[in-house]
Amino acid sequence: MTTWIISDLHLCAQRPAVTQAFLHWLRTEVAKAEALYILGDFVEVWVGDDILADPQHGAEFVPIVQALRALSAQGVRLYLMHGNRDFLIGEGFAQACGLQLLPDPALLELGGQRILLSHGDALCTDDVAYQQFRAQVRSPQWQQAFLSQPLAARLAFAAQARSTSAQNKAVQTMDIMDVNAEAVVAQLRAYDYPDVLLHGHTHRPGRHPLTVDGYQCERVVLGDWHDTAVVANINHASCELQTLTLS
Ligand code: LP5
Ligand code: MN
Repeated sequence: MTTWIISDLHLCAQRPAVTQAFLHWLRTEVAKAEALYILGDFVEVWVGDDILADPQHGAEFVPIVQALRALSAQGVRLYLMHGNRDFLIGEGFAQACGLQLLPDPALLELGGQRILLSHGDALCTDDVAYQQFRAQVRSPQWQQAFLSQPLAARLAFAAQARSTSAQNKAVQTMDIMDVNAEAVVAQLRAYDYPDVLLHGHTHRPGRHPLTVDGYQCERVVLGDWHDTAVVANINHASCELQTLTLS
């Protein structure tokens, strides 16, 4: 049996081909699997679970929720971790989809392997402006105040934040937006040297072996979903990256 691990789909109505490819992949591959782990940035932005009840803005999520719920009902275990775009996904969405929310990081022990799962944004410690933003929007007080605003206002704030972020990214160096080597080592040490640290967020898929305090570990990075997607599968105790063609 296979376990699939994906991240950074950024599902949205503006990119229907990615949503269609994801739904097709769920039906053809994930339906045969044991479990699916989604490591954040599942959707482009999430401004609160109440969007599901909104006829206009919730409609794009209906087929996604239905497909996940159908898989869950068939016995495929589904897990979701927050990313920097969808940290406001709550129990309402989780229950509608039949999935379980995971903390970041979360340790997965499978087939004799210890795999530490993370979105990856918390490891980008050189990106000081982002870490300040992250600390603010992950605080319960900020979230309570944000979620108490009307849906239209929250959507407008999210659009503004997306455009500010896109402008920032255009002028930042690539190095700042990658994981910090010391943060990676600290994370591996804190979790007693797992075999693999698996994350997304940076959109730089690849495998990076490293030795920490004499222990052999590997950082494995997932890719985002556009024309292709780089996903991981765990089969027979090995963690492999695989490229899906989406178009
Ligand atoms: O997401 P991406 O790939 O563009 O860049 C990320 C970091 N940016 C973010 C911000 C998100 O994209 C914004 C969308 C989140 C929606 C959540 C719900 C609503 C929240 C509303 C908040 C007001 O995560 C980017 C990193 C990059 O990854 C690489 O790691 O560099 O971080 C930044 O750009 C740092 C900035 O300081 C982020 C600040 C943007 C928000 C500005 C507030 C504007 C609010 C307007 C109010 C009038
Ligand atoms: Mn991200």
